[in-house]
Amino acid sequence: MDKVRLLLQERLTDDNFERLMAIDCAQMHDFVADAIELAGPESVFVCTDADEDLAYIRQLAIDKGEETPLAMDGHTYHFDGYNDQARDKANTKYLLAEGADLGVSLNSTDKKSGTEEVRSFLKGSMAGRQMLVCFFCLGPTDSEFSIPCVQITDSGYVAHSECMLYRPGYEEFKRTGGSGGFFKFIHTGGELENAVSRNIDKRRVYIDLEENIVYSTNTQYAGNTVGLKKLALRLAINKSSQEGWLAEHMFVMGSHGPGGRVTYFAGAFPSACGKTPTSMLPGQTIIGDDIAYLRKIDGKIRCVNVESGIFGIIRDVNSKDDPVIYESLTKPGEVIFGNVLITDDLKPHWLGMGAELPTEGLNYSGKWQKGKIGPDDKEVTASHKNARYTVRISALSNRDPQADAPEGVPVGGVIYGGRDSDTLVPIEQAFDWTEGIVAKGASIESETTSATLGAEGVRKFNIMSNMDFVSLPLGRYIQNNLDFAKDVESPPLIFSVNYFLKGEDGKYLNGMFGKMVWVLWAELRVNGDVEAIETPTGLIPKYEDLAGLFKENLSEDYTKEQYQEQFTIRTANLLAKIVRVEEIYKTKVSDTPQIVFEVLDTHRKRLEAAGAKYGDLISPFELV
Ligand code: SPV
Ligand code: MN
Repeated sequence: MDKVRLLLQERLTDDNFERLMAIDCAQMHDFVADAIELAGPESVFVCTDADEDLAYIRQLAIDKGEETPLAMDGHTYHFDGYNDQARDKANTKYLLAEGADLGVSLNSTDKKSGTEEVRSFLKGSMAGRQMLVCFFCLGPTDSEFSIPCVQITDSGYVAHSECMLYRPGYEEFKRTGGSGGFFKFIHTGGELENAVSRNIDKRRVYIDLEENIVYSTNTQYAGNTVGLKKLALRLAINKSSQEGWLAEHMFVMGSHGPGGRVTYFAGAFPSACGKTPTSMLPGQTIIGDDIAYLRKIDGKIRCVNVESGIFGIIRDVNSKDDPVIYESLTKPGEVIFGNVLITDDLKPHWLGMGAELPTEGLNYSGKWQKGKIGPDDKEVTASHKNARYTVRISALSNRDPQADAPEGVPVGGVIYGGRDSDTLVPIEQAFDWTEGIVAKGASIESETTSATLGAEGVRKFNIMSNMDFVSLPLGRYIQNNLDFAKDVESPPLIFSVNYFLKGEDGKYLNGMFGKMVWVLWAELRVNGDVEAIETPTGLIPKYEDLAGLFKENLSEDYTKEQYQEQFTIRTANLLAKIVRVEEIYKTKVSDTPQIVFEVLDTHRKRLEAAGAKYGDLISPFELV
């Protein structure tokens, strides 16, 4: 018997050993054996797809104190540490072998020393604990899109979250033996104090693209720990680049047009910029809210939701603005509430929930009362701004019937969003795929939010809203996007949207559901039902079409004044944006495709010409 098999046999109970051996994949066995030797757990649980195993994981999270049941049946809450409330970009790094280069925009470290460092944090980390070995599948199972994964963790909460957020993968792994490639994740919360990670200074997320392994240590926040989420996205971007498909930070939703028609959209927005609310718009159907894989199948672009659940921002979820999610959070069923406020009656409360907040309770800072000042000298809000909920999509009333289709859904349109208070109009269609990829996706700038650690409200370049997850030199990533539609007969239309445009008084120009009208307009465009107005940078809606959509869907009178303010072309701001984006491609991206500069330059010339003719601010009525 070989060494690995012997070790596994020795350290696992017969039952667990058999479960592991039922998967014919030596590489996976090596990974598990190495993890056991390194982390030194007291016991190992191998999780299959069986309901009892999922129930075991859920109960474990509770028994370990990582989750606590709430009053409502099936609901639990979880707290991350005070300083562990968001993705840690600074300590998330690619492990680069000598000679490898991802460019200056990506955070990386030397592979040898980085691996040694993170392995030193893993060493002995599971002493006295149970190691969980779980199997999941990215994308629907038994499909061209499927990528099986193995997740090792000592956290019941992480494993439980994954059980809700991903399709089970034990049977998939058994079927394929991981033959098409698979991903490996190892996580430890490290030393715990009051059930939260204590050594935040040793928080690391290190990504090894050659081995398809991600290490995560001394953290619990799901964005840093749930391997299949953003850790896998980084591995998938690299794999997709080698295989000619795309892995994107995108929702997928069905937009319901006239006569029962459904048109599918995939949309990339930076974190906390309206991606989940767009995928959950009333009257529309959801496939997924965060990560999509896109492939060409029979000459058409199709996509799937990589996940099967939502890890969404809970702030401002209320019965008025987010009725479907609100309903699923307020009825019995499996929900994990993360970093919200809990009162003695075991009820969750959060910012913007549409009710007055209690003045005391328990939150991620411990015992809380209104006005409490945290260790960072800042006032602690009742719930964290990045507080989250975890639900299964199967529990949602607006789940699209195609949500788990192995062949995915056809992509009618691609939408790029961002948080921009003063430059882009609410929606604009790109002239074609190339201009869309360059001037919409690859030119996204967005004001930062609480989804990552650090200052909020700073305008940052965010290529395809995927900047935090791209694992390739940026020029190659753009080229992959450009090439993807080359041999596609009618590529999806590309749109930019901006829900965050503000007026001179600093107030948002759009209500919560304006986004519904923009998406429905895009649906009409994809199907050739309405005309559009040409601007220097794309195509915008006609007033009449929007007024009709507002009336029909929101019973709102959309005035000409509103339209004019929202759809004014802000020439100077658009030109300034081009200069900023060009500067990044000139100085920070050494492999920028020439076409990027050409498209940006064309836009500049058109904007300058229009500015010379009409002035800095161009009313859409002047362009008709
Ligand atoms: C995001 O921040 O984009 C999220 C949540 O979807 S997570 O990446 O898990 O932090
Ligand atoms: Mn996301």
